[in-house]
Amino acid sequence: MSSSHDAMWEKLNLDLEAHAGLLEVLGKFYGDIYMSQQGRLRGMEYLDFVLSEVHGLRIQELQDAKALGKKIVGTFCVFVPEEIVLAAGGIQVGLCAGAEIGSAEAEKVLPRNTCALIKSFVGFKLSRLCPYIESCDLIVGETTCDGKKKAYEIFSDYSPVYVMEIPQMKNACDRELWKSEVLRFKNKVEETTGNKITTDSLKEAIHLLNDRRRVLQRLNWLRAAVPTPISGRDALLINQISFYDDPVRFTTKIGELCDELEERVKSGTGVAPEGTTRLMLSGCPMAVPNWKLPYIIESSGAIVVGEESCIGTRNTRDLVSEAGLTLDNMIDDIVDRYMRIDCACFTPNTERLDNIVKMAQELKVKGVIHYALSFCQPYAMEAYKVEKALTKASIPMLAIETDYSMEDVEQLKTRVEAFVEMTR
Ligand code: BJ8
Repeated sequence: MSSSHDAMWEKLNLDLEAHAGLLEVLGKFYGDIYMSQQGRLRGMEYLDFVLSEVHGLRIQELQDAKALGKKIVGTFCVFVPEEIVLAAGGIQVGLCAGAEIGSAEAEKVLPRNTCALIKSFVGFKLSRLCPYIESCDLIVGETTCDGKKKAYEIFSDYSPVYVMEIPQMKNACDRELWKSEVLRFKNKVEETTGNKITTDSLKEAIHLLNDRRRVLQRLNWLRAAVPTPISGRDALLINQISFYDDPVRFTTKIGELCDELEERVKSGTGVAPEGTTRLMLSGCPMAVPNWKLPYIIESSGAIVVGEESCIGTRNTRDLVSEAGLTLDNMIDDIVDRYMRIDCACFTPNTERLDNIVKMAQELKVKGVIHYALSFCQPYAMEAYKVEKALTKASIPMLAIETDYSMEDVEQLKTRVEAFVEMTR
């Protein structure tokens, strides 16, 4: 990313020096982890470009849209219904952060034993490092885990935050609560954008976002082939970029990449040597640039063929029904689709266990690596139940807890290598 964007970053009140440091680290990290791969798809050039301009051209696009009166809505969780934002003429961007830089600032206001994801987004704000956060007209939090919930109270001292209440169970009264929250959010978004959501605009938004999910489903279906035609790192990057990029352009580009994948599948061309161990990841989301674990796995004689995660299948598995004809019907369809999200914040959460086992079997994996960020109670605790369900299906699981630091890379590599060996 060139310094030609300096004026824009300065206008956004970024700490230019610290931000330049972040971009340098990001560029190096990306070079080591991504550009070193062999046999990548031609279509990945688009993703390389988007990532190289993630704080540049995409931010410029957002600024241009703002100049035309569009509003930017930032989110941290796949529970926030993007259909509502799009239907009101807004642009939604994911703000989850996957870098350690800024954590020291975050620890001035948060307990040290907070998960890395929360520390990262708070740290990005306090250190003035994220042009997405600074571009937002509204930041939407949600009452999922306790850490996020309380962090938003602090975050709201610095940014315009709106919080959606997410139920913790899935009974009829929980659906009612969720519906009232979706309607409350609709009002808030209409007030923020100054635009009323209509039957036509909501219908269009539902179709557009379903198309994005459909293309990611196609990607998942193609990468399930044996041998797999794309690395887990590249597939993760595609999922990560889906939260930032323009949805129409993204869907077109990933459709082209899938055409290329289809050719590979037809010719039986794999991205890794025959016999490479197929593994699946399950657990906490991996936000940009959190590529640590997939890199370790794929440097240990294995390949990741699926992510049961919010930056993965949890975000793409379910579509919103396209049958709704009235605004009310469509709101109900949105409510139902989002209620199917199987986040570990729910209790009980047996759907997730079933989904993990089904996915592992369909992907023909040799094992599952369960990934919980350190201090993430929902996912760390649920790992016990996940392992039990997988064991019943004769699928081995390795539970890993880690953060964004690089200190434990060698130790993790040893554990992953031993797991890969054991699954053979
Ligand atoms: S729907 S997974 S995006 S909440 S890792 S902050 S849970 S302590 S991210 Fe998530 Fe929505 Fe659920 Fe998905 Fe808390 Fe755990 Fe940290 Fe987490």
